[in-house]
Amino acid sequence: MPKLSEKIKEYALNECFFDVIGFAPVQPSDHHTIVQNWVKQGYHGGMKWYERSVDTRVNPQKLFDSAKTIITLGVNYYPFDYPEEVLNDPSRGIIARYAVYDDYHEILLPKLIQLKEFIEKELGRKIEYRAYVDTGPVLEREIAARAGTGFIGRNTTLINFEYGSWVLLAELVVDVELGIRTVETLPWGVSNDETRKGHVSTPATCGTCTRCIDICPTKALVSPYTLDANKCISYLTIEHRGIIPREFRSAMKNRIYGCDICQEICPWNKSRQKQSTHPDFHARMDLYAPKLLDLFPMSQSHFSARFKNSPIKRAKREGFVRNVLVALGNWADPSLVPILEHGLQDESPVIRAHTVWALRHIGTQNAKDVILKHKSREIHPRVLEEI
Ligand code: B12
Ligand code: SF4
Ligand code: SF4
Repeated sequence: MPKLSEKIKEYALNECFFDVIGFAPVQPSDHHTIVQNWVKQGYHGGMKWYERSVDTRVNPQKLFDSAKTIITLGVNYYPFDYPEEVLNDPSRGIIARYAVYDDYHEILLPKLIQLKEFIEKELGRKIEYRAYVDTGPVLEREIAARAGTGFIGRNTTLINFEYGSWVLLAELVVDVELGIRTVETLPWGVSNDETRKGHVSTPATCGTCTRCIDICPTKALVSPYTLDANKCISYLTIEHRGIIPREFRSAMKNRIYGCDICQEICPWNKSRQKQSTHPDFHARMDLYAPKLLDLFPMSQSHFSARFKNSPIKRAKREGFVRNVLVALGNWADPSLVPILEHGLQDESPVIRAHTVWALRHIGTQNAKDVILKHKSREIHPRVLEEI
């Protein structure tokens, strides 16, 4: 008779379409102090919700008393390669790969429930459980590493042995003992042999590589394994509300939603990335480096229709158009001036302020005239400050 963990593994991979699975015992984090310091330093930026969940994240037993095992799952989401000339084309916006699909939270959660029902059927009883995709109070990467599915790289991502870091993570926490031995310390390389699918016989690590740290355009990787979200383009374009600090705008170039730069450069990814085969992950080709001029100006109804079911709706129209304006400013083509004038009529002061910046970046006499004409009508202090 196969062990229950074996049956779960087979079902998760074949029937729920996960690509990666591992098992970790419920035990306190190895990085208690690191997580607490991350918050103490303010590296979580405006993500105030993170502060409230630190205690549970570092001690998953707090999820529920009878929690025994965390089943960690992953899906390869790599959609397509971007040739260098596309990535560097200033007239196009680059959207992070995870966001060119329908929202993965909504795709993966039902699969976790399906897996939970399978376990209940096998055991002949209801189980106590929690199902999480990203938003749960758990350290998803540490757990995935502890379960032996990969290691944490200097760019802070979980690098899976088969797919690189292009895996999205999810967990099913259950009250079932699955015979998983407790592992003391993991993330950097050593793994739980029982669940490891890879072919690596020596501990996997970054070695001497520091490419992600060197290439990060905003120097958000402040030291190996530590990311200051305040500086990260992913945070600035997805989570940050309001005006983007001026110091980061040029470095953002044409990344209009999320950022994959520290993953694109990673040698572990280069040799492992392969297109996702998940049946519910259909890459939207209209989000493959869209032309910036197709994204601006953009009304609320246009935004809602275009990004229905997309993770991009998280930024809201204001945040997304703001990001597009940063890219338009970085493109700085003088022919954009009449198009940008629309942004000065926008009801959102954030959009007006970013339009001013884009015009200033173009810097032609025409662009300056448009700003000056607008100045007499503008009342918002933040937009005036930008002028
Ligand atoms: C908050 C958050 C963000 C923030 C902060 C990111 C960060 N690095 O902390 C922002 C908005 C910037 C972000 C960006 C992205 N995110 Co995010 N994010 C999260 C979230 C919700 C929490 C992460 C967290 O707890 N951070 C706090 C730090 C302290 O924890 P940590 O990074 O996991 O670090 C651990 C170890 O590295 C270690 N450690 C940390 N520092 C140090 C230092 C030393 C010296 C040592 C030894 C160890 C060590 O301790 C920590 C705890 O174990 C998770 C989902 C989840 N619930 O876990 C998704 C998650 C990490 N994000 C994900 C993704 C896909 C992204 C982006 C790629 C999206 C994009 N393309 O724009 C980028 C990647 C940026 C990057 N290089 O990390 C995936 C990552 C998948 C993977 N394979 O790693 C996750 C797991 C979501 C998911 N369900 O798939 N994210
Ligand atoms: S996601 Fe982009 S900005 Fe953030 S750490 Fe990686 S390279 Fe830097
Ligand atoms: S780029 Fe190099 S240092 Fe960064 S995560 Fe990949 S292997 Fe590690």
